[in-house]
Amino acid sequence: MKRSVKGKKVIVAGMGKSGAAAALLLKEMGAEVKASDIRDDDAVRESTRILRAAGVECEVGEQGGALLEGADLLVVSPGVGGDAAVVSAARERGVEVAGEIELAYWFWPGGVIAITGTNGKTTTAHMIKAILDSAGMRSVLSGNIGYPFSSAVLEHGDAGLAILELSSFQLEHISLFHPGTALLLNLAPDHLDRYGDVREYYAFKLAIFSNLERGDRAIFRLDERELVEPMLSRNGAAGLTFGLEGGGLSISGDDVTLDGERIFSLGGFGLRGRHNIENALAAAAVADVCGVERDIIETSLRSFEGLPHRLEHVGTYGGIDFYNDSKSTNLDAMLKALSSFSGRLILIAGGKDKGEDYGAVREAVGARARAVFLIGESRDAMKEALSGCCEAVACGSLDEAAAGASALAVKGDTVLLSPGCSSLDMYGGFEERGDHFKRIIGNLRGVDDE
Ligand code: UMA
Repeated sequence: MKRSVKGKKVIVAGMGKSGAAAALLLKEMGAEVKASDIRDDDAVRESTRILRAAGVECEVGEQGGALLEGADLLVVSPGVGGDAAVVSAARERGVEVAGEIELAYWFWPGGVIAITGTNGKTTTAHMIKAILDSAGMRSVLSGNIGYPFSSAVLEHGDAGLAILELSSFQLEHISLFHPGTALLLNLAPDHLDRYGDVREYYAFKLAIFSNLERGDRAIFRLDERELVEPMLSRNGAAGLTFGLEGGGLSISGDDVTLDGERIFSLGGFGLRGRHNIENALAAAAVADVCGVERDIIETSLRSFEGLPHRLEHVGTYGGIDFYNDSKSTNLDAMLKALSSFSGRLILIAGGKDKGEDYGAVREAVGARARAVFLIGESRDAMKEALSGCCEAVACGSLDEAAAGASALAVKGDTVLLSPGCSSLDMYGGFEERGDHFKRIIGNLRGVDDE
């Protein structure tokens, strides 16, 4: 235990997955806990039922300064932004603020491998987990993947290593959090609806390295070295770079190289797209610094199968290939998806507008797609940015977009859902959007099945 909360009065803001898990952990560790949520919906009512049964006080409604009366600590769920009234009130009153990851870290008895980056985090975290499993090393995967670190502490406290997928939101309120191995996959604009600018977003991502010390390992893409190396020269952690175009760990043909020397082959690697080779290099770098034998790394990566909603092949109907890339929630992910195909392509894109500049994908969409069907809050802004580079059609729903794309596609084409935007304007999450797409495409089966 790195900090005690016994007898402390702690407020938890947000009663989603992370907040509910944090409240249960705090209760278990002897704190006097009050959980709060601004919404009154089914999910919050379910959390309230579970938390009250565990002896946690729950309150739904406004999260103002009054909530903090007598509080020693405010624990925030990742969805609670830095400008939320309760966070400002805590700062004014001098109440300490900790993120859910920071809190769970206080009670995690084992080592931590922390993974962040704009895209590829979940895939890479699963690759690392697969390699460590093959090597017989005990670990638990948690964090932004959907399983809170606080739950892992309560349920897998003996797992040895925590492999944590971390979003920038989860890195906003850390103070002691100190992974022994920290990986930054990549940086590209995202979440500009939460942050003032891209520099603020990058600063929270880079915070993954801020508490490293001599003896720790920082793994990062060669392109990010100008941002990362000054941090390492301050804290003394050792750096290892990776990249498709060079870096400590790189690729030459099928061969993975370390400092120019072949260490194993990625021949037969099953995931589409160069970005997935980069993810594999990053996973290999982490496994290598964890001391896993290279033949185990090689075998695990070569047999790794992709995850749902990430360039997932849905089926081939009437000679047309359908791909679900619903996890593409920013433009960088859309660009990576576009560059993963070489034939004729029809794109379905759009969703919640997070303030990105859609003009940035104009050239790539024009070069790769013969038409784009647009949905959601961002459809008009995207249409304006993309019109003229290819046929751009604004649609009222995903059904309409998928029907339009399928009608236009001919044998040999690919229809790709890669929204480049979050799903939260129309769906509860990217999984729901991807599942809906798969159902729509599944209904085409039988029309002209192959
Ligand atoms: N809420 C408040 N006050 C506020 C804001 C929100 O009370 O000021 C309440 C909401 O009414 C809601 C609850 O907080 O009831 C939601 O909390 P949350 O948004 O933190 O969501 P959780 O269910 O706890 O899920 C979080 C992560 N969500 C976000 O970061 C938005 C999940 O990442 C993560 O899997 C989970 O913790 C487990 O650790 C999701 C995500 O979309 C997948 N992440 C973003 C991304 O990947 O791009 C960062």
